[in-house]
Amino acid sequence: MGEETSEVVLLGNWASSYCTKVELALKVKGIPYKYVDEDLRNKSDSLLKYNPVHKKVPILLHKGRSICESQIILEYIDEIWDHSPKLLPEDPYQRAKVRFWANYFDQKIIPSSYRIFQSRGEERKKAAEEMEEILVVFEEGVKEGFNEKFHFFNGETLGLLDIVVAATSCTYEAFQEACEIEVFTPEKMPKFFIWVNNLKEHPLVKETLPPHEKLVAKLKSIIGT
Ligand SMILES: N[C@@H](CCC(=O)N[C@@H](CS)C(=O)NCC(=O)O)C(=O)O
Repeated sequence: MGEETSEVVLLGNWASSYCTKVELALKVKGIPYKYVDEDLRNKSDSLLKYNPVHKKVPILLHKGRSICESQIILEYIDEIWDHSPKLLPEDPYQRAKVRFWANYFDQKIIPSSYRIFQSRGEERKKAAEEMEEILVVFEEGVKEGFNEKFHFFNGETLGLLDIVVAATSCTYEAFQEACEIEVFTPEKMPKFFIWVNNLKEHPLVKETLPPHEKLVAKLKSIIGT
């Protein structure tokens, strides 16, 4: 990437849910941006320059300055472009709860999916049961936040937790197909299941999620099946 003239640039990777989160936040806020897809096996000079600490995407460049770590980027977007729709609730207690459950995704849910990737046979079944328990705890924890009409956590527009869930969970069919395992079902977590499937129909989510077949192939190549 040469000298960057766009005000907002996202360095991302198409298969990364962390990057999908940032793209969704920019779209919900209506912020024009330039997207640069990174090859993570051959990281660009820009990636290494703008995230020298973790050397990971997403990286948001705003007026030439970099912001790293998806959760931090989401909050930055909400603060800099502080017009409606707000990604975080106004009420500090609700805001703390949204942050808590968004963090639960990074700390518990995503690592539990990696354990499924890394295991086989009986071990994978056990990892799937563990993930199921972790997802049920999430559903239990957020259920009072569901909006009965839209089943979006924040109401009619996508809020921060909707964005986290959309980016990471709406691709569950690709994940399950690649791992040949069923974790996410309406029987086990009915409200969470409806929420995710409603999010899948949202126009911004539809246009931003990676194509199913391409993602299945990518996940299979990572798992080595
Ligand atoms: N905690 C980071 C995680 C980002 C992350 O893991 N990015 C992956 C892509 S999904 C990456 O850039 N990996 C490159 C590497 O590990 O070398 C965030 O929330 O932004």
